[in-house]
Amino acid sequence: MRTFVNQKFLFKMKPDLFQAPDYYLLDDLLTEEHKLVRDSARAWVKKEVSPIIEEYAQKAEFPKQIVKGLAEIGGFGPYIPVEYGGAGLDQISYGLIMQEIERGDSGVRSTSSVQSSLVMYPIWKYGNEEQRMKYLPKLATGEFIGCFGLTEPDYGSNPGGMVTNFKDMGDHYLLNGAKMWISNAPFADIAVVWAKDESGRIHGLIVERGMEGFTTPETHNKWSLRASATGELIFDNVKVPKENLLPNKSGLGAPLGCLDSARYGIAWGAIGAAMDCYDTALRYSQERIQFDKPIGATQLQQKKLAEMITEITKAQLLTWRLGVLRNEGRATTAQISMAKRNNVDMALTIARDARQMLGGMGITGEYSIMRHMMNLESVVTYEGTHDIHLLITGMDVTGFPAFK
Ligand code: TGC
Ligand code: FAD
Repeated sequence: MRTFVNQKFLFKMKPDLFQAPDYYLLDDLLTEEHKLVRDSARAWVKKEVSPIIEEYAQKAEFPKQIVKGLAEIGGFGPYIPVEYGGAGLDQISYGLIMQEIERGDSGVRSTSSVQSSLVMYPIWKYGNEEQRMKYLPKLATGEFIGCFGLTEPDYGSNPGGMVTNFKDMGDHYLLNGAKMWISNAPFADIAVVWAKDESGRIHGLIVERGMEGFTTPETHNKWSLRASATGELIFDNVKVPKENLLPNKSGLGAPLGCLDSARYGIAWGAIGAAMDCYDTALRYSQERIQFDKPIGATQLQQKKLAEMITEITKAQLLTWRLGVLRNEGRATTAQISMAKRNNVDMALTIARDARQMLGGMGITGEYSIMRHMMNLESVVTYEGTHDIHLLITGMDVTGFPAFK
């Protein structure tokens, strides 16, 4: 057991005894490479994340010292080709890395998701060769940290209404507006920002820290994702060089295409958080004695555990199949929505039940469950809320969009 002492807190964290549940022997569906990638991410999380994450969540601070290790396990651009510094892995390896990182903490997975799918992906897919070579290798090693600015104060679920805009000034673009709720914003070196041109068409621009008129105030007092930094992006007559516009895709479909990749990673990540809560609650139920027997020997607690492992197993199968479809280029936006919505809801339900199983101990930082539970309240909201994903499925099966 490790004790952390700082000015405000004195608390003890249990050692990380995590054992991954695999009730349907799903490891048989993985290749040797998948298992190798997964196991090295798992070992890294045990060694570098678990011992420190509670302290950083309590302090509401992102642990910057883990950036190098995140890059080394393939956490930045797992599927980006190696010629741009990425790991060149397939979609299942990408998912397994997200699962293992979120098993440690959703906020750490956020940093990895944003860097990989919301910053590297658009530069790779919508950028030119010069932009790829300039930014991707540095993002892959963590030398640069990026953020993604889509959401605005008045346009969250409906990003198509955004008011952030840029004007063509001849030798540069002039960018004005504001983005809100942006992961990594307070310390990001670059931001991929979505803004409308004078005709109202949406484009992606790479904005660099240090450009005059660009500020990134931090959002404080979060009860969720406390180990991830969140902030605003404010553009006050920012002169953006013309070569920073992503030339190869425009329109709302450009940012939404990045979301497909990030939402897929979150579907895997949520399984990691759920597995950690289940594993903790199972162990606790075998050790905690009340009325002269382990609480795990009571029917009520067995019902919770049996339902948890059933839901985790269903989510594992759904998500593995989605990974196969993505590897084949056949996964649809609506299929990804279904997995993101199902898995995050599953993880949140498991976190709430697992917390109850630990009684009073469940509310302390000695165990990871309450931190997962609070983190998942953000995960169920960002990258499309639970309700928006239901509407995407509804539209897909009926043909009627019910958003407007
Ligand atoms: P709609 O008319 O349906 O679509 C507009 C255009 O986009 C195309 N499209 C897509 N293209 C590629 N990939 C997708 N997933 C796409 N979805 C739609 C569509 O075909 C159309 O193209 P075109 O050529 O016809 O113009 O758009 P809408 O305005 O009705 O909105 C639909 C809706 C509500 C589903 C969409 O706006 C939405 O998904 N809203 C949720 C917003 C959201 O998820 N925001 C996330 C912000 S980033 C974030 O949260 C990061 S958290 C990171 C972390 O810390 O991990
Ligand atoms: P709203 O859109 O105002 O929704 C409020 C409620 O209304 C929700 O329950 C929603 O489901 C419901 N609702 C909305 N429209 C409908 C409808 N048509 N029918 C029925 N119900 C509806 N954004 C970024 O761009 N980049 C980031 O890096 C990023 N990181 C984030 C980090 C955190 C910690 C959080 C909390 C958010 C982050 N976001 C980021 C923003 C996130 O994507 C938005 O919060 C999310 O899309 C929802 O937008 P909103 O908060 O404005 O809620």
